[in-house]
Amino acid sequence: MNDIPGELVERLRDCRRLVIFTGAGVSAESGIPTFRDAQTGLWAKYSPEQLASPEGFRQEPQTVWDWYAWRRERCLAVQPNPAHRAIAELQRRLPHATLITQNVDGLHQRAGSASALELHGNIHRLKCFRCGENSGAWPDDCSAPPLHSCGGLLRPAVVWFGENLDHEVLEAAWRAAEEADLFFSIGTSSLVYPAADLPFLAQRNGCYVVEVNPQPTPLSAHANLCLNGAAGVVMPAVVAALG
Ligand code: BV8
Repeated sequence: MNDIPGELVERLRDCRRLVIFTGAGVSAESGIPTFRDAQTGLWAKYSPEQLASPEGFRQEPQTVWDWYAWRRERCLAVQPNPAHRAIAELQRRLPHATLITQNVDGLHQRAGSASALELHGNIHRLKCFRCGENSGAWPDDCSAPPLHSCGGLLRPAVVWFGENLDHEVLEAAWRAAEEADLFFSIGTSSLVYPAADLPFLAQRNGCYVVEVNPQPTPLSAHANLCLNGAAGVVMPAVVAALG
């Protein structure tokens, strides 16, 4: 997938407000399994929705903690891939480019993205399960959920299923989508709300929406353009086509 349509190149060159929206597929080529990938090994008997939920943490705090500790180690052990780097390059070269990510792995920032709206939080930070206070970075060699000063347990500072997203982050994402004239949805199954509504919100406001995904999703039939390929191939080709 290297032929980027000329119309898209023109739109990139003329765009005033670009939104780049990403999901787990952007990190797949770094070696981080997506949510759709089957859970393996220790986690095979759990679904992500079970583990990534307040109920899951309430019932089995140690199991949920171990799952996130294992995922965090994988995030730290891998490198950003060409998709992350191409997205950072687009942010540098195009005006008012807003990156909105569902990913919690921090790879966009490690690839050089100066800013990212992390809709679902970040696996490298902790917060209190009882009072919600942020508690800074995940300390190394922490084998069990630490206690917060209020007596609650600390948990990963990610948004779990059934939890509200941070309102300021979500408001900023809605505003960026409403004002965009070009919107890339990259590597997401477009299944999880309210994040999955963002490309539709953009399109309702007259925005041209491009999907980058090797597989079809519920967005595919509505997108103005579908680039059916891996983000690590397509996004560098987009940057190259820009010249
Ligand atoms: C909310 C952080 C209000 C944690 C995540 C019942 C009760 C409660 C809520 C609900 C309910 N029913 C529905 C809901 C709403 C629910 C929801 O949408 N559920 C879905 C499953 C239907 N949403 C919520 O709960 C949200 N909160 O609604 O609050 C509320 C409050 C109370 C009660 C009701 C409502 C919170 C959702 C956030 C959950 N947290 N992550 C963690 O990481 O552990 S979600 C998690 O899955 C990811 O962050 C991501 O956002 C999401 C989807 O994953 P994707 O990123 O899309 O990845 P996925 O694996 O799905 O797909 C990968 C894609 O990449 C595929 O399409 C694949 O083809 C493609 N791909 C693969 N390789 C490549 C590639 N693409 C490009 N290149 C490649 N190389």
